[in-house]
Formats: sequence, C-alpha cells, structure tokens
Amino acid sequence: SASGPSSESTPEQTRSHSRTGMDPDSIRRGIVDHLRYSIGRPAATLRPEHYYRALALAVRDRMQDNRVASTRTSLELGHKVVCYFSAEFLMGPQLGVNLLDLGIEAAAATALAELGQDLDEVLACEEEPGLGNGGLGRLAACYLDSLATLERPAIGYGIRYEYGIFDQEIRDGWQVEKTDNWLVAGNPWEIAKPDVSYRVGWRGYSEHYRDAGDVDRVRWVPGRVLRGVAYDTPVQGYDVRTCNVLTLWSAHAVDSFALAAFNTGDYYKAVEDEVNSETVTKVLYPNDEPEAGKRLRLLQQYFFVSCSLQHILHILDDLAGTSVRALPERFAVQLNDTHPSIAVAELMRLLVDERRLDWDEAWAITVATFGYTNHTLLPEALETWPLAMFDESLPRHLEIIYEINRRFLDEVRAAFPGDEARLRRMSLIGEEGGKTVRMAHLATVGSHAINGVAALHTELLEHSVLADFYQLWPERFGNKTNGVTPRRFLARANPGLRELLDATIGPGWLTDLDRLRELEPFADDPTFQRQWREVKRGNKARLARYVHEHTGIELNPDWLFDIQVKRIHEYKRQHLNVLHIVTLYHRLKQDPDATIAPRAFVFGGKAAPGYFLAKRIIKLINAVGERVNNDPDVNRFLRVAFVPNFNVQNAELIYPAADLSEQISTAGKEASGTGNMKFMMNGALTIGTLDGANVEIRDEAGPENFFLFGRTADEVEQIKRDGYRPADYVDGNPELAAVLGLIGDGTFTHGDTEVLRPVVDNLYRDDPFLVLADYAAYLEAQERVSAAWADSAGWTRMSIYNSARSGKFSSDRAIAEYCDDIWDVGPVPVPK
Ligand code: Z16
Repeated sequence: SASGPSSESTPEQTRSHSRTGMDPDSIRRGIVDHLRYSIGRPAATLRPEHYYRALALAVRDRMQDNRVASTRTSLELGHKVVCYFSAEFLMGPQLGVNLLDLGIEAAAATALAELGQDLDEVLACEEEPGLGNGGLGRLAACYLDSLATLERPAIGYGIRYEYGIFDQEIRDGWQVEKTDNWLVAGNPWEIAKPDVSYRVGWRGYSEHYRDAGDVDRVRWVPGRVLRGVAYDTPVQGYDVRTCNVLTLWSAHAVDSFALAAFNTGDYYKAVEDEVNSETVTKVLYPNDEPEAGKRLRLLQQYFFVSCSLQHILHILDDLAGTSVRALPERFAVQLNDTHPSIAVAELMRLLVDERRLDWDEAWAITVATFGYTNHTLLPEALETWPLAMFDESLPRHLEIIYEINRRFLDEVRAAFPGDEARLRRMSLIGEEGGKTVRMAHLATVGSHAINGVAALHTELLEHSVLADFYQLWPERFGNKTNGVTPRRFLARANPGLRELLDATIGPGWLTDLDRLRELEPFADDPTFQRQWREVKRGNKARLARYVHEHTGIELNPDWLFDIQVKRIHEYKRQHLNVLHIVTLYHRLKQDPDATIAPRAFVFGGKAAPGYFLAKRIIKLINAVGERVNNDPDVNRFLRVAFVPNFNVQNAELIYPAADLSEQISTAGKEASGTGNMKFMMNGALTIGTLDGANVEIRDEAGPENFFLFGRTADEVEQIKRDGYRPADYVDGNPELAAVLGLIGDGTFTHGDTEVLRPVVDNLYRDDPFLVLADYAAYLEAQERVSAAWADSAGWTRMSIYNSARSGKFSSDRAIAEYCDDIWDVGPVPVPK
C-alpha cells in the first residue's frame, strides 16, 4: 500500500507503528519496555550501560520497521541490489548516528532525561565494532551510509569477527596490544538469523561423474565442511525510510546431529569440531597491508564469500520466475580489494558445477556481476597465495582458475601475438619464486569494471600494476575517488560547526555537501570568522580534555593543533613529522632567545603487531614527546601527544580539533587517504605531498589554501632508478645531521643509544620512502604554515575555504558515481 494516511494501515501496522513512534513519549516507553523485557534487572541496579542497551534496542526496533518496508519495496518492484563484499567494515559507534539518521536525537535526549539519564553519558557506553584495520574498512562503512541515504537497495557482506582490531595501550612509550572482546557485553544492533545458514566446504578433491542426462560433469567433494550463520545489522539512511543491512557471517560446525549419525555417540568429537570451526571467524588480521600466505586468512575470505554468494542465489531462487541467468540484472557485486576475489572462482563453481550452466554462459554472468576496486599499488600488498596451499584448501577452485586462465591467455595471445613476456606477466599464476595464485589478476579478469580510489592512483594503476590489463581492456577501467560520510564526520563529530552551518546556510548541506560553497561569501566576514574560530577553539578544548585524561599531557587550545592520525607505516612517514619536531627542539635548545609560534603535535595510530619499524616509530614519537613536554626550554612552544588506541570513536574528537592536517606520504604510495577528507571538511588546512586524493583536495581548495611540498610520484621513481643515497642528504645538511644525531645519541631515551638506532640506521642506509630526500622541502613548507598562522584572519579564511570546498569528498558523490557508472542502480524511495 502506498504512502497514504494511517487510516490505510492494517490494525497490526497501526499498533506496531505507535509502539515505535518517534516522539519522546514513545521512545521513553520503548526504553522502559526493553529495560523490563530485554534486560530484566531490578530498577535499583540500573546503570547507564543498561539504558544504553535499552535505548539501542528501542532504536533498532524503529529501524527494523524501515527495514521491513525497504525489503518489501525493493523485492516487490524488482529493483537491482548492490552487494558490497568486504572483509572489513569499520562501523564505529552506532547509537549516535542512528539517532541522527532517524531525526530523534532531541527526542531520545528528552526521553532519557525523564528517566534521569544523560544522553552523552549513555552514548559513551557503546563498545565500537572495530571490524577493520583502517581506511578500507572505514570506507566500506561510509559507503553503506551513503547507499542507504541515497535510497539504493544494498547489502554489505562480511565477517563477524569475534575479536576486532586490537586495543592499543601505550606503556613506557611502547605499543601493547590487548584483545578487542567487543561482544562480551552483547551487541544490541545485530539480529542473529539462525535460519539463514549455508554450508561451506574446503579441502578434499574433485571428481568426474556422469549426470542423469549422461553429461560429463565435475563435482567437488570437500574434506571438511563448516556452517555460516548470518547476523544482520540494520543500516539506516539519513532522513529517508530506506534501511539497508549489513550481513556478517559467523562460522560454526555443521549440525552435530548429522555428525552423530556417522559417528555414533562421539559427542566430544562434535564439540571439538565446533571449537575448530569457530576459529575461522575468531579474529581480524591486524595488518592494513596483507601478510602473505596465512591459510586461515584464505579460509576466512572463502568462507564469507561462499556464504554471501549462496545467499544471493537463494534470494534469486525465491523470486518466483527468476532464473539464475538474471543475476547481473538483479545484483551488482563489488569486490572491496582482492580480499573477496575468490568470489570469481566460487561463482563459476556454483553456476557450472551446481547449477549446470555451460562455461561461456556462466562466465558472461560472472563478469557482468562483479566490479573490482583496487586500494593499493604497494607490490608487497598485492595478495598472492602459494599454489600448493591453495590447491590443498580449495582444489576445485584451482582447477576453475586454471580454466579461466587458459581461456584468458588465449584472448591475450589473439590480441598480442607472439608476446610471451606479456603472457607471463598477465597470467593468473605467478611463476617467480615458487608458484602463486595472483588474486588481483583474478579479480581484474572476472570483473566488467575495475577502479582505483583517487585520480592519481587510477592513473598509476593503469600505467604500472595493471598496465597490461588496461591495454587489453581500457574501457573497463575508471576512477572513483573515495569519499567520507558527512553525517558521522561532520554533523555528529562537530556539533558546533553543524549548528553554525545550519544557522548560516540552512540545513540542506548534510545531504548535498556541495552547498557548503554557500559559505564562501562569509569567508572574510569578521562576525562569521569569530564564530568559526569559537567553534574550532571549543573542539580543541574538547580534545585537550580527552588527551589530558588519557595521557596526562596538557595542551593549550590557543596553540596551533598539528595532527597526524592514521595507521603507523613507513610510507605514511610519521618519522618525517618527528624530524620536524626534533628540528624545532634543536633550534630552541641552540638559541635561548629563539621563539616560534607555539604548536601542539598530536599523533595517533596503530602499528601492525609484527611490524618492527612501525613499533619503533611509535616509541620514537613518545620518547621525543616525553623529553619535549618536560623541558621548560621548549615546552612553552612545543608539546607532543600520542593519543592511544586511535579508533572511530576518538577520531570524532580528533578531526574537528585540527588546524593542520598532516598528509605527508611518499608520492605514489598512498592510494587515496580518507582522513585527509575528514580533516578538510572540519576546516583543517593540509600540509601534504602530491599523493592520493591530496591532489584533488588541493585542486578543490585552491593551491593558495594548501601547503604543498615534496617530490612527485615521477620524481620518486626517477630518484630510485638513479640509485638513491640517503646519506648524501645528511652530508649536505648539517641541521639534518644534528637532528639524526640527537635521535641516535640517547637524548630522548635517557641515554640509551640502542632503542631508536633501527630508525636512524634505516633512514641513513636505506630510507625506502625518501624521508631524507623530502626533509628540506617539508621544513620549508612548515615555515609557510607558521607564517600563515601568524595572520589569524588569513588563516580563518583559508580554513573556511577548505570546508566550503570539501563537497566533492562526500561519500554521497562517490556512491552516486559507482551507481551510475558501475552498478546501474537508481534510487528506490520507500514510502514513509
Ligand atoms: C587499506 O586500508 C588500504 C589499502 C589496502 O590495500 C588495504 C587496506 Cl586494509 C587503504 C589505502 O591505504 C588508503 O590509501 C585508502 O584511502 C583506503 O584503503 C581506502 O581506499
């Protein structure tokens, strides 16, 4: 029934709608009901975390109404559904954004107040689902938000890790990892679907047989079988009825009754199987760039991909009269990096072995269904699997990959006759140093659309890593510059700015971020400038409180806040930032009369537990910080804080507090970056290289509102080709020599000359990411920053321009492009 008045609703609907009303009274009743029926504790023992759970459940009920309406609309009307396959979804806290999306922040605050509770205190009780490492996982979460807000039917498919990304503690300046037991207190957002369950095999062998029609066929006889169970989390769009879903799969043993039939009475064997099976979804691998060859990781990938594809085919079967041949008309499947790329072989197996389609038809369906997004050019990050291990785990899939490869290489041979070197380069099987399966090649060959995540990245992809494929199929390649959701990273994270924007240009900007351009006429208005600075100062004071509480370090909100938060990685060059700090320290110590514009340097980020140098870089930051913060000669001008456990929750405090955003990766190494966009929206200026999306950020903001420095990607390659000798840069720069000397001589480590030695030695001898080659240019750019900061009105104007021109970096723009160019999915309004 249509969008008519409530008189059209059935009695059940009327009742359910009044139970899930959006006014403070209904919400209060929802909370009280859940306190009683879902939580069930004596009133006297209720604490804020119980109110959190009760409110979350009441909010989930309201989203569930929208979810039911959304599914009904898209299934009945036969719309195409986007399926986003990702091994990571870094969703972050859910309550705040869900209240925003439903338009019930004020109503919920009122309802809680009537129950004697404070909304902020209740919000702080949420344990965030950290089911991702960094950019890629958070991008997937932003895209789910935009898909729902743009009213596109979509399902996110992934893994329900029992342990997400580890919690980071800092002890004596070192990173210590703690397991992230995020499910202990229960997860009010998910709905277990024990009836949505699929079997997933592995190991075993494949065999030929003749089917009833006497046709020769192949089937896989797995040696082991697992069971995947779906857990659904609703994903509400902003100010719309559309509510999509994130389906995460959890691994279990197959039905123990079935097992008992073969192995009578072996109860303990069944329990042991359950324990072994559950390890598949036990823990997220904590590397933001993959660690080669871990069998369990391959199994995780195959497990969630197989469950998801079986689920999709099952939905298709349930649509009366819809043949599996209609798959690409009804579903678009996007592969978020190579992690889910085994889907290409699995879909072929399902179509050819199980649905008995012929190869050519199955292949056409497969290629029309998949799109592949590449997120990295770093050669060590391109996933490959040792052939022997792959064969043992997924023997039938390897056969299918060989057949895909045979036909593919024929196509290459026809297009480039006699080019044996090209065939070797393009093969799905790598031959160098032991045979491997090349997952990026599988994803590319199996997709009708391949994209990079920023203009520069796509350009480099087309001319380096995937150049041969680009030459074969140029029309399949395209760019989709990343974006981030303004709902979480502006409206939620920066309530002061949200209010100022609403008051200045009206509320439309939140779903049409280009409208922030309407701020430009106010950029030099003294009243508006004063309001802008007040908002920023409030955000800096809020972060300073958080930093003090978590580190004991005091930061002055009147200082320039210079912030670098992201995973710790050599290519991101946190150590270049530290070289700048030590340079300032050195200058202040050398000249007692020197003064500089005071700055607070804030760092945050996790190092992969096995990444030796990244962990030393964390120690370096903390060691320099300890010395700087406690030395009265310098702590009047400099402070350094490392925020422990950078995650989505504290990110929301950090981005809005930045004056300066550090985006200083070696050009050509950061595929896009998305933190850079979050800073820009919140009015930070960027100091950065021409890398990833920085290039487009500078284009949008205007070069006069961006502090550019450093070698270009081409220059980086040239320097490496010519034989880079970092020591030459030290010999030619006495200040740099002194700075490295201070780090190596124990100045920051109570006389210990060993702790930081690996960092210094690596820079001096090897410096794979050209830290020393860019050092002088970086210092010069930082001097431009200090000069600009001295002119407060000028800085404020630049800050306003950065926000005003950040519209392109909304994930709404990115998702609209994916929908138009790759998925062919339009809006499906769900009647209110
Ligand atoms: C990841 O977060 C990224 C790339 C990758 O191969 C694996 C992981 Cl887990 C990041 C890129 O490093 C970053 O530049 C980009 O902005 C982000 O993916 C989203 O595209």
